Amino acid sequence: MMNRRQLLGASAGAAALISTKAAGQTSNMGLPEAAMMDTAATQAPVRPTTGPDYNPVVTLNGWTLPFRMNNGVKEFHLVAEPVEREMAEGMTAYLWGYNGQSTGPTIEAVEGDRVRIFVTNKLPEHTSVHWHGMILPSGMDGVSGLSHPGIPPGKTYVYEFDLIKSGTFMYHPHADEMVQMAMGMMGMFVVHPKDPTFRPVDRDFLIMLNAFDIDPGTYVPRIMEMTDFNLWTWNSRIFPDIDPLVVNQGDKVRVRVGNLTMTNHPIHMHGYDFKVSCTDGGWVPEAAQWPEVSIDIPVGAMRAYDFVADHVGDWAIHCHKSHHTMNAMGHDVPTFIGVDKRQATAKIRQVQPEYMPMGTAGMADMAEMAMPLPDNTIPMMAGWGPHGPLEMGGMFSVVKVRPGIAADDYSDPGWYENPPGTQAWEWTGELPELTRRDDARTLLTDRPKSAG
Ligand SMILES: [Cu+2]
Repeated sequence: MMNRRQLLGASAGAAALISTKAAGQTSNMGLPEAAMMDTAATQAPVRPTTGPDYNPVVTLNGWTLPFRMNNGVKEFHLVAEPVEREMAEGMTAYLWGYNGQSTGPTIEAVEGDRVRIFVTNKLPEHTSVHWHGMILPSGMDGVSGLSHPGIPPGKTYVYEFDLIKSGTFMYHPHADEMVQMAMGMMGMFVVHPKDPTFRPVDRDFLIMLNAFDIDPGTYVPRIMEMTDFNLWTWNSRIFPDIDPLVVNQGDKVRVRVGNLTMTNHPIHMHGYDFKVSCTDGGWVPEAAQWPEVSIDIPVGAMRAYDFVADHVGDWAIHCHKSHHTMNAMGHDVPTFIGVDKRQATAKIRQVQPEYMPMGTAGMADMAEMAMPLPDNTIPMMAGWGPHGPLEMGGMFSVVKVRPGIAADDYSDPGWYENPPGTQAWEWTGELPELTRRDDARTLLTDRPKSAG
């Protein structure tokens, strides 16, 4: 979990980086410095220092790539390279990514900007970068062999184009694509509207859905996997170590979700209804926005949804495919519900005295027991809340809505304490005083005036 100290450290690091670049500026600038990130902690949003104002995005367990201005052009430097990504405390994967991490850093710019993106290839094979959803010249589209030759190992290519529309986009290789995406090469590209009054929000979160097949006890994804992935990740991170979405009560909030896995993911958020405001095709007109509580993110697509954070609490947000809120497991484990294992248990204990039969009453016992696991492996069901084990993994996090959270403060406020009379209780024969009253009513804050 990110804490205040890490956030402060992150801001200081970004400031140091920008100052070295300012000192190095000349009229004939070389390659922009390639910023690197060595931690999976969520980094503070980067406020604009030039051009139109915008509210910067926050990439969960990720960061935003710094840029420099060069004669009115925003210059970025991506480095495609092997990385070590901490997917959760105690589990690191050997992936391919950008600038030290998978997923790659978020690129953030403004409609009307001209961007120049230097891509250096430090992989053992050629690569390219496709700018998913963007309207740009054909030769900048990043399809290796079609738009331009693949970028050979050791070389740097330049992509340069105008950002003619705002919205939510992605980037990923279009070269040996199955391998390079299975290894974790992908990132987000957000273009803010030129008009700062166009649908502004106070908090703007980014989640890239990705998936890996990494055998327990190993480090490198099986790149030939087509459907049976065992790690369902957000920004190459798994629960219980995906950071919470920390929100101040009353904030307008946007969550932008992209999907570069091989299957669709119905993302479900508790406690709210919301409206789909943007896709990778553009902004959805207000009159066409549907109310939802789950939104299916198709393969190769992005969806952004907006809501007003009126309801305080700890609200689950997760993929609704229940196998996607589990960590590495064998999908071929037999079902033991209702099976009488007593005879087998007695026999197994003759050779393995600590043997515990599991799964005969469901699998929740998996979450409570400290099972011996191979190195570099996270339990299938994990995470502890204020009231016990959460029995979750993979694509799961918590939206934490509280009053009095300062702008740009994304540090974990801890668990929500339910006010008296608002938490499910064990019935012992009569109703407690609070709910017996004539004026008892649900303690909900005001409904949003209009989420659109
Ligand atoms: Cu899913």
